[in-house]
Amino acid sequence: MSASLDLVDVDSLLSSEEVDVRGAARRFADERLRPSLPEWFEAGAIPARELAKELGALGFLGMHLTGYGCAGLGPVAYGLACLEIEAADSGMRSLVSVQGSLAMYAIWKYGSEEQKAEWLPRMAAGEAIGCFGLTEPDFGSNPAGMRTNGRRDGDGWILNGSKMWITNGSIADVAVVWARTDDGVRGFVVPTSTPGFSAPEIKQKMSLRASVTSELVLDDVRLPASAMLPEARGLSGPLGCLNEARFGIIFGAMGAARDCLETAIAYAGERIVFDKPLTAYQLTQAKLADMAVELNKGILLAVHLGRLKEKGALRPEQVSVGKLNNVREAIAIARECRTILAANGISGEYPIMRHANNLESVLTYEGTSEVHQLVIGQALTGQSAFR
Ligand code: TGC
Ligand code: FAD
Repeated sequence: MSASLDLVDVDSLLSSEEVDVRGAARRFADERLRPSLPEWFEAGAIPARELAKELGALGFLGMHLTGYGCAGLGPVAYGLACLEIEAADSGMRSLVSVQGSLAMYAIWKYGSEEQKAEWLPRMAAGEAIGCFGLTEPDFGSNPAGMRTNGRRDGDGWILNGSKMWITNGSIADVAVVWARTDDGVRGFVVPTSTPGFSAPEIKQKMSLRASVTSELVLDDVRLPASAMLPEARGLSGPLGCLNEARFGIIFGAMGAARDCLETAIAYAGERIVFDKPLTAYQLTQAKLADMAVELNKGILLAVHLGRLKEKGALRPEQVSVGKLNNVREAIAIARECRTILAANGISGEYPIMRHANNLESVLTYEGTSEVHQLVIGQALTGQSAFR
């Protein structure tokens, strides 16, 4: 963030390594991503394979994991990379989140040595792309109801069912698929070349257009026994992965918000209305001040939660506090910035409407804001109000 936006000196809380990682991510976002995003967003298509390899070469894929070619950096460094990448576009951060925090994390945390050795080094390098299939057409917020099932076939398994809204689905080399079995919910590592697996892309999205989103269809997909993730049993397996990706979003959403605010401040300084720059009006300054306060609070919250995570002390309801607050505030900032640019605010020549549209997806995926309110409500009252 520009020095003047860092009102409370968040930078003083960062190590030199964290500042370096942030700088590398910002350079990549500014030089490689930002110039092409309006075109990718409009076309609804991204050069995902090239980008994955470039992100891999910079160490951004699975960067908070250790071994198997992963960078082994701390959570705050990872979060700051998400923030800078999402300042370019939420879809780019999704590519990084799903690869590192969902697909790779599931294999890293719950996989066999054979699964880790086969997939993690290639995924860290961006040579293999992963996706994570939990949501189904009829079960999004309530994955416990999933219908996708795995039944035994001799020593192996046969998977049937479908998953919906799966980031990276059509471009993935490997899918981590969660399915109901006679032993409860289990995870499977599915090479996408397996007969019976297909992943049609979902079109006509008005949000997250610079990201591939797909359905996964599993039609008698036969897998060996070794495809099951041995260490994940029950819903705590996939939900454990969600904590990781949600953590990245807590930082990431603030990147989108910062980009909107920086754009609005620059625009307002140049735009003359009633013979003066828009920045000279008290109403504009009130908007800018309120947004900068929320941005600084959100980044402080993210760094604080990152420090808890470093100590292994971050609880799921604390992740919910961060995801709920920072995505909600990021959307509010994007919409307020749009008003400052007025008609230009809806143009693709500026990034604000693209961020605002993207943030609608971010508000929904990785647990809707209502789900996070209910997680926090349960922590406050001891009562579950999900059912
Ligand atoms: P519940 O009975 O509470 O729990 C079942 C088991 O899971 C454990 N658990 C957790 N474990 C780790 N982390 C968490 N956050 C956990 N929350 C619960 C729990 O202890 C229990 O364990 P055990 O051992 O006793 O069995 O489960 P529930 O069915 O009541 O559901 C709770 C609820 C609603 C919070 C959960 O289902 C939920 O989070 N729903 C939202 C689903 C969601 O977020 N889906 C996201 C899909 S992935 C995605 O969106 C990727 S987009 C990425 C991108 O493009 O960037
Ligand atoms: P629903 O669960 O049908 O919810 C509808 C509404 O009901 C929401 O407002 C919700 O908050 C509310 N609601 C639900 N339960 C309650 C309750 N108990 N009390 C009160 N209100 C409630 N999923 C994956 O598995 N992998 C991915 O890679 C992935 N990528 C995605 C990418 C994009 C662009 C999008 C948009 C989604 C992605 N998702 C992915 C799916 C995402 O996680 C789900 O959309 C999300 O969990 C919500 O599920 P749903 O859309 O079925 O909404």
